Amino acid sequence: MITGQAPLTAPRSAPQPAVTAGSHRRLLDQGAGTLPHDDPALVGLLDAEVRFQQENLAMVAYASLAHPSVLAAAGSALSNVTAEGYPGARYHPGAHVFDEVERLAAQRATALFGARHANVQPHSCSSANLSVLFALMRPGDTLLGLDLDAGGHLTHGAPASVTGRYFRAVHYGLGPDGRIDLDEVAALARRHRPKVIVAGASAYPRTWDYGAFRAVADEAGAWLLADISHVAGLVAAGLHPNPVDIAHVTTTSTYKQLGGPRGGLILLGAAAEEATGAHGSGPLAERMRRGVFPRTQGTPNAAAIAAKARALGLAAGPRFTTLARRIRTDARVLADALVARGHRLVSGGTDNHMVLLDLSAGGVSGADTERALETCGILANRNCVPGDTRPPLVTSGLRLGTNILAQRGLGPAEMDTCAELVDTVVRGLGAGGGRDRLDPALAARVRATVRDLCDRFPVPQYPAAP
Ligand code: DSN
Repeated sequence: MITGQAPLTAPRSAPQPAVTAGSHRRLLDQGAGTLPHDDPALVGLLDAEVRFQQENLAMVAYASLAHPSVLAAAGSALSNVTAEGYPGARYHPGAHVFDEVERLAAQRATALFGARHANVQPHSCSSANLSVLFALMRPGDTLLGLDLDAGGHLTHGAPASVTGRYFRAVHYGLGPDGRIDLDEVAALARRHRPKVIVAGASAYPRTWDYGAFRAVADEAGAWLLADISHVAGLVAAGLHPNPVDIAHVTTTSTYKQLGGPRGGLILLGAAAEEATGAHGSGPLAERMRRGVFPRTQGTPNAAAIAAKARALGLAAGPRFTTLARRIRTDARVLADALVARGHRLVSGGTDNHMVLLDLSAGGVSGADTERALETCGILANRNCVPGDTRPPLVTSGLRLGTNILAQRGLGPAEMDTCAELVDTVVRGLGAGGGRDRLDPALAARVRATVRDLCDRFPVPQYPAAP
């Protein structure tokens, strides 16, 4: 008990309180046990979210489901730890346990991706990208990345992002076949001499040729940054080329395909110790460390890093490889089933988890389709397509993904049904003239099939909907 005289901080020599195995679990049980009584309003919302995730079909590319043990790690007492700096070199006391957790997460990240160095502190991949770019560039330097409208990410130099304001951003797009045109990338690199070239996307359904990007970067004297946020699970499972030893720096988010918490990673491979030359001095690993802390972040989120360690541990297991195979197969079957129903896909198909539906020919917008699907219990988000004439909040495309479908156990056999549901809604919207015109009976039929799929394929390890 803390009395008026008791020191607020125990002296370093004081005996440690008895901590037994199971303390973390008892802490979580304690919180979960008292929350419904102490804060019924909040717990009602938290319960509603679990129910929502069970009862709706997330056909999304931008997320995966975190295993309950990942969520438990994210809710640990590490949340109370403030410790700027890195293991063994903190600016605050009391970080010895967190030091080990951070080392464990970094070890698992390097092992999973075959990296030599991993920085596990970025709060997201956006933060990771900012750290990398600000470590390698000065304001006004040129950055070459995939255009946002062609599937790029905000942090790859979009005008709305700090990366498009502080740096001179130049963008490559997609060729007429919906694929990256490496000749265009090379021509832009020759003309603009970027300091950094980004190979990565938020909405690109095809395989990246990192070797070709590295050749372009080398010719231009640029750093190559590979942002694998969307395909990190496929990379970890060996189902997509791994850029870690090819790019100078690789970044990823930990929640899109790794089943982790909100967060990011910076990975370095063969270039980790690159120290000198045209790119300036100092080993790259050290520049990345300083790029994260203190340049762009302060205190790391210790509990999130524990959750990253847990997710990375799960991703190293054989079940994850099986899951990754199912994700990719599902996407191919889903793409084929949509094409068979007369839909146009950006690039005509997919190599990864993502299917980009081009709705421009049918006159229905991405936003209307997203909304109509949501009323039927299907989540899929609007997305720009190449040459889109609609604004980004409206768009003419729909981005679908199979990460969560595969996690729930839906396989190729169910992808025809999923395609049929999307097709029914898109056609129903078109027939009804667009927004808010989905026939209620049709919506009810789609909703019933969604309910049936969700009942047959519940989110594993999450409580079933009552
Ligand atoms: N990067 C954004 C997306 O792909 O939707 C959000 O994580």
